[in-house]
Amino acid sequence: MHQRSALLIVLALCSAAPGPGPAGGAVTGRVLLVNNGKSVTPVDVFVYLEEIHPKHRNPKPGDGVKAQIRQEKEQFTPHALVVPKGAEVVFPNYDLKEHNVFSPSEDMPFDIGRYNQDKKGKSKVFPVSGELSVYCDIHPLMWAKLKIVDSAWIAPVGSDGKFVVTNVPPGKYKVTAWVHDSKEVKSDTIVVTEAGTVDAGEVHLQLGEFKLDHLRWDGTPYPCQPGYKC
Ligand SMILES: [Cu+2]
Repeated sequence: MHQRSALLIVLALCSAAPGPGPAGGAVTGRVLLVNNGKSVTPVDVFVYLEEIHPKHRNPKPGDGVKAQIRQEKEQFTPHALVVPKGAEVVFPNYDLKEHNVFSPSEDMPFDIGRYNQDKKGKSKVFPVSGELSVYCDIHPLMWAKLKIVDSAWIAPVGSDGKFVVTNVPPGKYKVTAWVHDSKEVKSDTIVVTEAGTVDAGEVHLQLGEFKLDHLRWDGTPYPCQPGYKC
C-alpha cells in the first residue's frame, strides 16, 4: 500500500504551455474521487481538456515544455505527473546515492541509466501519448506514474476536488479526469468562449487498485534489502 497522503504534486511543473495567441477562456469544475463507494481526498488527480474537433498542431503541444520528477529520499517526487505530448521530463537526483530511471512500459520502454547526485539530472522527451510506470533499478520502492496527453490544457485537481484550466482557446471540449491505475472519466461537452469562464460540473472518478509489483529493467527480481520483502 503506498502513502497517498505523503505525495506531493508539483503544480508549477505541469502548467502546460498555452499556445500563442489570445489568453482565451477558463474551465472550472470538480472531481469527486471515489474509493469503495466512499469519496476520498483527491491526491495525484489531474484533468486535461480534449478538443471535440482536434486541430492538427505542429509543433506538438508539449514542444519546449519541461517538467520534473525528482529523485529524493529514495522516492520519485511527485509520484504522478501529466505532461503534454512532446514535453521533456527531467529526473534530477537530490540524494547522495546512486539512482536509476527506467520504464518497462510495452509501448515506450526506456532506461536512462544510473547516476549519482546530479541536480541537473538526465531527461527524456515523450513524443507520443500514453501512460507509463517509472521505476529505479536499484530501489524497488521508488515509483512514479507518467501520463502523456495530446493537450496543452492540463491542471492538477486540488485536495478540495476543484480545478481551474486557464488560457483555453474558444471551442468545444470535454474535461478528462485522470488518476493513475484507474479508468479516465470524461465530462459532458463544454463550450469555451473568449475570456469567459465555463463550469464543467462534477465528474466522478473511481480510484483503482495500486500495486507496487514489478521487476528490474533486465526482468530479474530485486535482491532482498531493508524494507523490501523479496
Ligand atoms: Cu533509486
